Amino acid sequence: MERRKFIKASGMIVAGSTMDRTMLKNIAVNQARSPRIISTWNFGAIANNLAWPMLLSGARGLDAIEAGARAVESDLSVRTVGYGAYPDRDGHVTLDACIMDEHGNAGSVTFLEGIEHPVSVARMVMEKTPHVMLSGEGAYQFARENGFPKKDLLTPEIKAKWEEWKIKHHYTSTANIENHDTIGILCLDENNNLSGCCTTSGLAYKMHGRVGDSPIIGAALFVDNEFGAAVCTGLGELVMRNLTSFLVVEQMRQGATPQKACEYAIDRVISRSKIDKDTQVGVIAMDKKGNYGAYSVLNGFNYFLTDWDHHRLIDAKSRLIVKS
Ligand code: SD4
Repeated sequence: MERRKFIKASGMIVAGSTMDRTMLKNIAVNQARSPRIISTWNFGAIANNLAWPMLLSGARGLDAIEAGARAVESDLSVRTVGYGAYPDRDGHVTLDACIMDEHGNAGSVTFLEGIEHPVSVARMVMEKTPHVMLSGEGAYQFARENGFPKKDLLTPEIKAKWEEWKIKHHYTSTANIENHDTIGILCLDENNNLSGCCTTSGLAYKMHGRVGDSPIIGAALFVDNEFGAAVCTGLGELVMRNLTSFLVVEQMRQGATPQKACEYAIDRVISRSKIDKDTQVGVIAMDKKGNYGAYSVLNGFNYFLTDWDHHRLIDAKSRLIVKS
């Protein structure tokens, strides 16, 4: 969307207000390219639509990305995140999420059931406990004690699909390119601080107890506010074995652009994995100046960019091309 129209559509033109000063300041420092937000997949639009007006009004990046992730967690059309997501092969919707702030703090939850907003529980783990990661029953208890309501996340529609799957697939878990997708969000806020988060139900019909890369700091998500941030999506087993987001950020630390850093890390995944038409991994990255990049093992990965000049879905380049 063209910039003027987008600002208008966001309802952010407020004559003579603080907003004008914010906008002017941003135009003046546009070289720093903040605020800017990138989110994985087309449903990144849901996150960015919510986070962008917050960023424009000077919100801390962490608040904006959490709000964006929560919107995706609640969206019934997204079947791989939060409420309405596919269950594991035993019919349990189990969720993984993590978050990192500009100070290098991190929080994460794994194998969490019955709570709609794992990203917010992860944030609370980061802010209210001496730990980084809580799992399963313990994470659930912590969430309930801190006021998160209990919710049945398996909708009747998805339950019916799971029952169909059980008959067709004889209870055999397989990863394929169509049954997973994580919302991963990175942002540079108005104060030029980087933060990031991701949240997912993992692979549809996975084995009960399976945890993916999404709650693992350094695998799916890493933020170093001095150099850059990266977040991954795709087949978590490949990401966990290669600590892909950490590798991307380390490449940026050594001077690589976000794009080159993503390519380096994806090439590492390819060189250390058995790759076929279902082994997708995608990564997006942003550096301290707001430069961004993305890359994937296979074609088909995309991400949503929102800043002063853009509000659009971008196809990532990939190392390999699978023809459909
Ligand atoms: C997982 N990485 O649990 C997640 C799923 C995902 O795109 O992102 N898919 O392995």
